[in-house]
Amino acid sequence: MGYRVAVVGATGNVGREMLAILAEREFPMDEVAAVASSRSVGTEIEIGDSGRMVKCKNLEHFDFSGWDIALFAVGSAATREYAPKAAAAGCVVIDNSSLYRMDPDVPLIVPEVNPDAIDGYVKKNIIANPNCSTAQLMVTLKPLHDAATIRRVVVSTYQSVSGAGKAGMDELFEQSRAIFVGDPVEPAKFTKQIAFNVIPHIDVFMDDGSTKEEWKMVVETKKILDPKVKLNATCVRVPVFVGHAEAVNIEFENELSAEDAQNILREAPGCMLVDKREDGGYVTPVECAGDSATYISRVREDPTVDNGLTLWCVSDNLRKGAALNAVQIAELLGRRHLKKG
Ligand code: 11C
Repeated sequence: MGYRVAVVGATGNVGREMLAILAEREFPMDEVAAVASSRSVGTEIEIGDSGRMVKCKNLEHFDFSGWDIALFAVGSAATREYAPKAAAAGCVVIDNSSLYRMDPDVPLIVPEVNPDAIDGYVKKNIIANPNCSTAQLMVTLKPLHDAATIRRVVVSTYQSVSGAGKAGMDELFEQSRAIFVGDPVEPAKFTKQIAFNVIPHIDVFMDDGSTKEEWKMVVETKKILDPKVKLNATCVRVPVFVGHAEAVNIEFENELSAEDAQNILREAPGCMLVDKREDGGYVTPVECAGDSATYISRVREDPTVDNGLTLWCVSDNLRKGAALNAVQIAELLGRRHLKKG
């Protein structure tokens, strides 16, 4: 006996990936529903590469009673309207938007990092999925924090346009084409030209001059990993279709050599160490796209601070940064709370 699972926002980048990963990981499902806005009703979506098609149902009229789990991949406005309805109908919501992440009654989960926090889902029947740039960082930092206690992190991100949805991907493609053929470049989704450029601005500006994407990395790290960890982020959009990269500088309480950190990361859940200290001996975003792991390279000591390390990590933002993490949460929920059979 399996679960009845609804994927809400099934036509988007993340929703499609959720369906694909449910199939790929053979999540035990008796039934799966693809749910989307009224304009997608009737659209047929393939579940990954399975050849199995599902027709989109209308979110406005979807009855969540009798469904075990809903994976939400819609914006905060639609989540605000429909997630409480699903939760009240007895369906556990795993939400990819930022709406509930900092709600004290909603667990924010990276299964490799803070699985025990999931027990708190009963308060609202909702579990939050972190921001993509936070998820890969948590997988990387957790084993190092356990080994030497992180005091402070300074991270610069290099975030792909798929983090801004299909419109972001279309804009990079269209601007690249326009530049090659001499057409005018017209920014729409992004504030400046993204093709052959980088933009130090993701999400809205906060009063202190940081952006909301940077703020999310700070507060989500505290909630998932440790409230004592201090973090400073600069989040940058780069002209890459899929895969976020991060340059990370870490200060620890205790000494941790680069070699010991490499050995720890080699064994850590969700991590893949590729660190050959030679030409090409590191991983870039195009190589991680379509994979589940967070790849870690360029681990080295930082002699400018006590107990400092610097490293590079990359991961597929649509997978570990969104859909895969959500499906892993569903697996954890099934193992711990919604047992079947
Ligand atoms: C980006 N990280 O790359 C964002 C996308 O809070 O879930 C995900 C935003 C979020 O633009």
